[in-house]
Amino acid sequence: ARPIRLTDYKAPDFRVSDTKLVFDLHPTETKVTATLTLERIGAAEAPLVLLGERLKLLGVSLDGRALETSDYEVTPETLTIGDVPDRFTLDIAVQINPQDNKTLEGLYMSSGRYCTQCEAEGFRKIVYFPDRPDVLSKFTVTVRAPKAGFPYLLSNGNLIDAGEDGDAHYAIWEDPFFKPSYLFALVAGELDVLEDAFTTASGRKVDLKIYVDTGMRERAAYAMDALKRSMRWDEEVYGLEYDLDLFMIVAVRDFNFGAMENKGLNIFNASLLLADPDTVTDLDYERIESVIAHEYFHNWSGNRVTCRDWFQLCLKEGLTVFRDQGFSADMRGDAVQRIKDVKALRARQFPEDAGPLAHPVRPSSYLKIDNFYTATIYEKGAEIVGMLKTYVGPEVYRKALDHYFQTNDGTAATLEDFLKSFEAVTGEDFAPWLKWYVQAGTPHLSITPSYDAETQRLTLALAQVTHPTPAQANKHPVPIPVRLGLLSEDGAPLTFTIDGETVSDTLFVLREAEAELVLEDVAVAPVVSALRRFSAPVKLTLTELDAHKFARFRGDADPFNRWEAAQSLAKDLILSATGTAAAYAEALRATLADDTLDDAFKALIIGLPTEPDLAQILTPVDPAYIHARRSAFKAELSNALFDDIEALYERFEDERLEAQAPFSPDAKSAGRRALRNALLDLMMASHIDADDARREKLNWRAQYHYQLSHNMTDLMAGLNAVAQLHGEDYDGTLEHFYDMFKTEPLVLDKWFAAQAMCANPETLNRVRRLTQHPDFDARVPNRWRAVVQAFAANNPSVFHDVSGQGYDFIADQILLVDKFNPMTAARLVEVFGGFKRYAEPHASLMKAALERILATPDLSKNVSELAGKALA
Ligand code: BAL
Ligand code: ZN
Repeated sequence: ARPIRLTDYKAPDFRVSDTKLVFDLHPTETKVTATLTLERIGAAEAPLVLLGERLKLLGVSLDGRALETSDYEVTPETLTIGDVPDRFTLDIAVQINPQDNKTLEGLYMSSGRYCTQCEAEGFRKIVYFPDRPDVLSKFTVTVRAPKAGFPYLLSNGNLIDAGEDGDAHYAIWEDPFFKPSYLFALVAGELDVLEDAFTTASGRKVDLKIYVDTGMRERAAYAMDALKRSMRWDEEVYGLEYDLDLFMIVAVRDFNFGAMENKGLNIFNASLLLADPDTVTDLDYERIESVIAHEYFHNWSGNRVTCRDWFQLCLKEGLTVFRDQGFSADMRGDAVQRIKDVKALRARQFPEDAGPLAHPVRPSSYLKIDNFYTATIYEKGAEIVGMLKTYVGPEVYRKALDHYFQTNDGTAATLEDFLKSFEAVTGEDFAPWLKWYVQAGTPHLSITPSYDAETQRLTLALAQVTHPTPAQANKHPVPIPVRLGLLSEDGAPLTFTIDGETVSDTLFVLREAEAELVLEDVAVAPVVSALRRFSAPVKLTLTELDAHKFARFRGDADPFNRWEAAQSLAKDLILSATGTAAAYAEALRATLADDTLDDAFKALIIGLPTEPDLAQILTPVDPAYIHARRSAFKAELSNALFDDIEALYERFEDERLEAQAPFSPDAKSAGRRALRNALLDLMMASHIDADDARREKLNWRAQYHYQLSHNMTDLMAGLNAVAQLHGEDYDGTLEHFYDMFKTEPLVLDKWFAAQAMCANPETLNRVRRLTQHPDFDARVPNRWRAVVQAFAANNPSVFHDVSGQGYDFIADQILLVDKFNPMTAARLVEVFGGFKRYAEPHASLMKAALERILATPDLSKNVSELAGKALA
């Protein structure tokens, strides 16, 4: 297949000012008719080329005249009409089979309902159309279906008419805003609805409706609350109001994405919408809040201003992730949110950027754009917006964004348009920042301080380098905003003078490969706290003493760097075969006793770097060594602090039992649960080499925690504790959990995932058995990911078993799912991505798995693109 290249971009030859769609819904023979009003805007001779896949063409008419088959050409991907006037109306009728559509793109059925997913290129599976984001059209949609079984008929915009027609009924929806086809949506079926309303800042009433499975209405209440908070926040923080009179969300079980921002009709994976204390955890509440916000925020960053082409995907995704991160930080606390966002960035984006699948935030070519819904485009894209904000400051950032939305409203824009808005409000050239978008790879930043006590001068030598990535050998310096401050060795903030001002914190932008920064009036030899709040997505090497890291662990005024110092020390200690946990345990003890810190922060700082975190810094990667060293360090830490953490845990336990307060998902309550559960987890780590008494105590604690849980957060923590011990109780506890929740698919997903992530060698067989379980269905992405992805991505020591059986299992699963859902199958290929960094026999075995995948006949474009790149 030929790649699509950014340099080949050509503006569309035809505008489609108006699109009228009529759907006669039928499970296997849905008829779709489209009436398009077209106008030539390109070359005079250009034919009309419409895109369409898996469509049965029933007929085409041009200005009312039925065309002969000789008037047009149909290929598996296009419908071309050679001779067309400059302005005309085209009627197209096609037949499609939603029930058979297991790709979950286009129109398909989920739990007896019709629903759609059109981003990025799903609309072409519904009807022939110029299915590209720079063709914006006004849509009017008629949905017709039997009354029985399909009481709700939904599409984008406002309902303008509805009626009955014998056993059938219909609804007509009109969306007054121009939109590209990827934002089209349709849902029809039996649903429950939770209704509410929101009054915008300018006083307009918006009806809010969240549609869910029958009987699940109460579980939509939290999403509704998050939606209203998101709407208010976007008005207050970005000055952006909602624009239709109706905003709808539908939750479905079968969905490739987490959620989708279709205009006025968001569609959500039910796992990111339904919530109550008994079935979801605090992390789920947090995710739901942020995804509701994310999809809602797209109404401006994505829908009102969309992307000219899919290379600009990060224009809407990076910006919208940055916006949802800002919302979450305001809801839950900036420091904790920042740490979580950086953890996620490092867990997924850094390895991607360091391996064969590295690509720029704005890629230059692709085979399947579905493969580019990546951590790089989303998370690194968000980091770039964050750096721009750090650089210009919050007020100027807001002005630039106002300018961006005002000048690009109703258009399909580019990254250059985005940066132009920063130029417009500052008068500065932002071209250097474009390098962040077009250059792949994580920059390495080194900072070497030298202090002269006599002159009280601190000189910092800064240097950056970005290593070559596939197809990009030569790298250029990028602007790196480095926020930094100083502290004394006892942890107190230290002032210094820069540009004639005395400050305790400054922002320096490293623009070249190297630079020197001089800070004056530094009274004592300082501890340098650099890259505060993670001011740039880089890998930092700061030349410093361990004592300085401990000083920052104990008291950096920047909470992010306090956590970062702890992580950095833990990484060093775990990976050095001789590292002991004693000093680390003391610093952690002091942190846990510090009443000025909130619980959520303490819970995060208890968490040691993960095995994948450690794999990023050890070459070659030896998964068994990492697992053994991390487990041993954690056990040592647990033993050193056991009495403290047990006492603290018990205090919280007593408090919980006494309080009898109803569950609240708010940040403070969630933080307390997170801390208590982190203490439990750390206690469990001492089971390694434990004597019988300790073992018995841990078993009892884990069971007690599990059985006395009153919410899913605590129940899962209990189940994970039992899994960590992997003792006699494990199977019984799993059975108990299953019996309680066997009718709750979303909870069963957790049950499957907990087993798949259990770091016990026995898990490999268990996971194989789970794929034979009556409740397992590889066609349901949530269930498949709960077993297969959870295992491959979150159980490194077992996935990387030296036998290679973990690799074989995952390769088989990719090939199985590729037959019907290539988009979902392809996402899993990345677990083999970094194979060259692994020690033998892993590298060869992972490579063999990739080769086997690539040699399989009839592989999808999605999987073959990623497997091919991974092997290159
Ligand atoms: N646009 C696809 C799903 C999302 O990022 O919101
Ligand atoms: Zn998005």
